[in-house]
Amino acid sequence: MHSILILGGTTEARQLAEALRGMNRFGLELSLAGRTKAPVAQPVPVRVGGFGGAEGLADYLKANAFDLLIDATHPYAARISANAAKAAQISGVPLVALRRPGWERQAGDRWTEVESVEASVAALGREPRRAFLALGRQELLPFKAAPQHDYLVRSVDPVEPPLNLPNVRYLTARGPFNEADEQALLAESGIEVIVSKNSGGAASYGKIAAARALALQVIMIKRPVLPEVPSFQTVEALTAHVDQAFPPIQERGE
Ligand code: 3Y8
Ligand code: NAP
Repeated sequence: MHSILILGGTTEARQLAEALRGMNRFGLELSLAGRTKAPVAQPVPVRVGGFGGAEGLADYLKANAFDLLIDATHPYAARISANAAKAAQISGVPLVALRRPGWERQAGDRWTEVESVEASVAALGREPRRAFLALGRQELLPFKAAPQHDYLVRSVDPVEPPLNLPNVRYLTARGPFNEADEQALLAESGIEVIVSKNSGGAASYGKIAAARALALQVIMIKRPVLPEVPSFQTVEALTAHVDQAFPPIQERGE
């Protein structure tokens, strides 16, 4: 039986694990970093926590005799993706990535694209504004440089310690988020501008569509550059690739 390690933490990683499990011929394990207190259940066995860099991941791949490594992590999880490419090289285990396409600007979108979270703080401008930060918990410190704004911060787990900003409110929620609820949240909170990652996928697009409907500005942080590795854009395409690249092993005596 071929065995596959999936680096997960996204909707598509969970869907991919489900699709491969349904083929009934792979040993599967999904890996999470352990960033959230209570991650959603996965359809295959899960391991949680870092590997100890690319070398640690390479050792893990060899020690468990994986036949394939799949990087299905989030487009902004740049370090683990770089480690995956290096670990594949060190260990000789083949790597394939699921790279979901970014969102494209549509008519009516008021996007301001910036290079980094720091640049998004500057893009908010000097005049006080009501800003929705849909960035989670790890990227909030740069906003301490702009205390004049009124922030609404959404993350999966509470922001601890809270940011020492004069005007900030917190919302804990795990996607997926639909457009109608996002529009109600933005309208009720009097949001004027959203700061967002270009995550792609459907689960967090609701706020982008809602911003378009409300003609709100979106400060869109550009994606980090990820290593060039064999990749597919959809769960279906990647599943089909694995199916033909790893045909059933004829068990002895068959
Ligand atoms: C720990 C696993 C699933 C996966 C759901 C997807 C969709 C909802 C959208 C907003 C944007 C944000 C954030 C977000 C989304 C999905 C997907 C996605 C964005 C979980 C999860 C883990 C994480 C980590 C978490 C980060 C944070 C980012 C919140 C589980 C729910 C903002 C990214 O310390 C922290 O709080 C870290 C939080 C990394 C970004 C950040 O920098 O803070 N994701 N998110 C994974 C692990 O441990 O390996 O808890 O169940 C997964 C999901 N988050 O199975 O349905 O597929 O992208 N996650 C962004 O995209 O902007 C929320 O609020 O509008
Ligand atoms: P990152 O900055 O790319 O990675 C930092 C370190 O975290 C890695 O070097 C590795 O530690 C560990 N790590 C990350 N993902 C891991 C995984 N799936 N399994 C085991 N260890 C992992 O990662 P991140 O941006 O914090 O994202 C962490 C997790 O949250 C990922 O699973 C990602 O898919 C998910 N996620 C992230 C975002 C986001 O906006 N960044 C959004 C949604 C989901 P070692 O070096 O010790 O191995």
